[in-house]
Amino acid sequence: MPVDFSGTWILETNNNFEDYMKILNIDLVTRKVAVHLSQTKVIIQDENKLTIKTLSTFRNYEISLTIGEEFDECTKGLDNRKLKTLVSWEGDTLVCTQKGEKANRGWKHWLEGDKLHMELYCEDVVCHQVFIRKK
Ligand code: ECB
Repeated sequence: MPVDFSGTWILETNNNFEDYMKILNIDLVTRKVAVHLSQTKVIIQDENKLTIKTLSTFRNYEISLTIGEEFDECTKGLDNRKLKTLVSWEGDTLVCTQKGEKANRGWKHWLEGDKLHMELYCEDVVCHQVFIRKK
């Protein structure tokens, strides 16, 4: 049985998000707004199907995918790039690779105690987010 990430999660810490946005060429004005946003993750995990909604007062972003199957992702409302994306398990960690214009791009999700962790990486930049479960 894999780990179940399902639930609603509230962003608690967002380390290095500014540099992550910079490496994705997000403009200054957008970065100034986005860096202070409270982000909420709504994750629905059902066997090998996954829906992840990232919600904020500024923009929302949603993907639905099958674990282990590559799909076309367009990061609409974020950096608006087209990616070939694959999410798979590495032990109890969900690992995503996003092939496209930017090298070494992807993210990971894992649980530590009652917290949801996420690493967002691109080129040599790593952003580390920690979420707490919504009560
Ligand atoms: C959607 C809430 C954040 C809105 C920020 C708006 C503008 C910034 C533009 C680009 C920054 C790049 C990414 C934003 C960070 C988080 C959004 C989702 C990141 C992601 O790929 O999450 C995965 C794994 O949880 C599911 O899509």
